[in-house]
Amino acid sequence: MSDTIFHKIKNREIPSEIVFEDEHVFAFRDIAPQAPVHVLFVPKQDFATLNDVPADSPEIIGRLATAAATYAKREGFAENGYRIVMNCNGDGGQTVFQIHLHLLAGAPLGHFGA
Ligand code: DGP
Repeated sequence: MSDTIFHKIKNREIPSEIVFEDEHVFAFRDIAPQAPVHVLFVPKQDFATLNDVPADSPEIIGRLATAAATYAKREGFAENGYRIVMNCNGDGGQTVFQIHLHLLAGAPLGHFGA
């Protein structure tokens, strides 16, 4: 799975604005935003779905969440709030099979499922 659209973004093979990057994570704006701020955080280590992350490697997911919080603080909307979501497989609505965390912000998002 080294040829997903997100690999091409990471390798700058297709244009996208990388808004956050560190040793383990990169992040860019979603092409079809569902909120005023919609950024995808992707680990540099490859996993197709959350099911593929080894149970003894929780840091992979933790880094995505802390990267999202770091970005929210840096951009000034952490105090207003935001939502993070990870979709898994068909019923979860996953369409790109390289794990990623959605960060949604910039407006009141309402209760999940409301
Ligand atoms: P998911 O459904 O959780 O697999 O979310 C995949 C997201 O990826 C979806 O919200 C749209 C976004 N996406 C798909 N292709 C591209 C692309 O080429 N560029 C960017 N920036 N986002 C993309």
